[in-house]
Amino acid sequence: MLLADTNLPTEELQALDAAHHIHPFTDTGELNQKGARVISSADGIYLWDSDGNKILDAMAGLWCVNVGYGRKSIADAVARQMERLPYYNTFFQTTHPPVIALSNTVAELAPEGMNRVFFGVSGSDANDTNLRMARHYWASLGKPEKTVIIGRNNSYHGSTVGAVSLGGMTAMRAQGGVPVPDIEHIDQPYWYGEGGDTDPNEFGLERARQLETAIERIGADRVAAFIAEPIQGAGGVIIPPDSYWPEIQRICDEHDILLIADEVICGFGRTGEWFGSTYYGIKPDIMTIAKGLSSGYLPIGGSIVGDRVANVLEEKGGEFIHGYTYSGHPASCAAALENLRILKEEKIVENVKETLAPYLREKWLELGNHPLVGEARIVGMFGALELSPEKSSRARFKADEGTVGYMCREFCFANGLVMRAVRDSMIISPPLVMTKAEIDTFIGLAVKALDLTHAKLKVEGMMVPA
Ligand code: PXG
Repeated sequence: MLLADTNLPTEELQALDAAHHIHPFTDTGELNQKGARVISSADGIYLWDSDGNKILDAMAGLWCVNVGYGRKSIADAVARQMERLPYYNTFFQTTHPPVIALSNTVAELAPEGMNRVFFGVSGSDANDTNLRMARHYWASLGKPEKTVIIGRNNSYHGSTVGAVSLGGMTAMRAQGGVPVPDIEHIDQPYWYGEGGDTDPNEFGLERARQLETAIERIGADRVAAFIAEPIQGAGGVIIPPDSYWPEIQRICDEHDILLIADEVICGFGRTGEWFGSTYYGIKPDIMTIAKGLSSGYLPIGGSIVGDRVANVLEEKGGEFIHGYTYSGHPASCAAALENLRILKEEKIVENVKETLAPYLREKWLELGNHPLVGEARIVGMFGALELSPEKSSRARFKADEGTVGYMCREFCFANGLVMRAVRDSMIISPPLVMTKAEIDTFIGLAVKALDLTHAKLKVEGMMVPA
């Protein structure tokens, strides 16, 4: 048996990985031809691979390591908890100190009127919880026909059957026999890609009003909830026009529809506020949380439930017949508690808002002048660069969608940087603890990758609009 800290040569690790490990979101045949990149250790904002290369992680893992890598106090808190009580469940009228402490701490941080938390282990299972909870809420109020949940095209809510059904990723929805019934989708507020000549705020209103049109078509007496990410992450860091969220809030209020904000990426400081909902001034009934809740140190997710829903469930809901073995896992709660202590005591969220995000914004928006960049956009520590062969028209490339993004991503990796490609855009979601000098280093690496991509596209005659 191999040990977790095995130190075999990279090629041997890759061969063993190919033989026994199935990767998520991966074409196994393709990966196993070339071998997976092996990440061996990390500290701060940097990763090291098994060949000793140092890589700046501008994605914070998978949008989650908000406090950065190498936080010994989280490891210590988890070790202490593992020794005292490694596991106990929260079913059958039982609780334990770590889950009590964490639900209290999360309720303190959450917007006003959101005071209770249902825990799971990921964003996906939390959204499955939300799906069932929203329907159970209306059934408890004697309206069992209010079952329809409206989501958005190109949104990401996770990979479980419920979460894929809520999400709007076309390719995902084509695999595995989804969706579950009574889920509908409206279009996304993606001005760069879909707004054409419309003024962005006008476009934001149009896209928001699709919700109203859908509710009127389906009937408000049939619609349970609307679910959306305050800013779409996996869809390509899609920042809605300012007009969008206030109009969505108005529509949910007027038609008596629950608003579920999927805060899995936006939550815990990414926007410079504790939650994306706070950033946009919206008042959700339920918020999905995961990722930054523990900065990814251990798996944990859940739903922050507003008083409106929680009180009905308490008074009229009876047993909510739903839960996970690891709901409120003690070690994960200990990791999350220490992570939240760090975020609060080091004033990381305030520092993002006041210092880091303005600095990063200035540098990031300058990348908008690069000849390969059609648009640079950013909120907090959460940004995208749309690559384009022709800035003025926001044109797409003639090459298959994603070809140029992939090329740029490979140049990033080859030069010690992780940026993620979504279609032909490059996106970032770095740890919230960068220094200004690290931001400068990061921007330098990003420019290098853009320059290399641009040069290759020119040589290969690919700077051509579709
Ligand atoms: N909601 C949102 C908004 C997310 O971004 C989930 C739910 C699901 O969370 P879990 O913990 O079940 O993964 C996510 C996750 C990508 C990528 O490639 C993004 C996510 C997950 C995997 C890949 O951008 N986001």
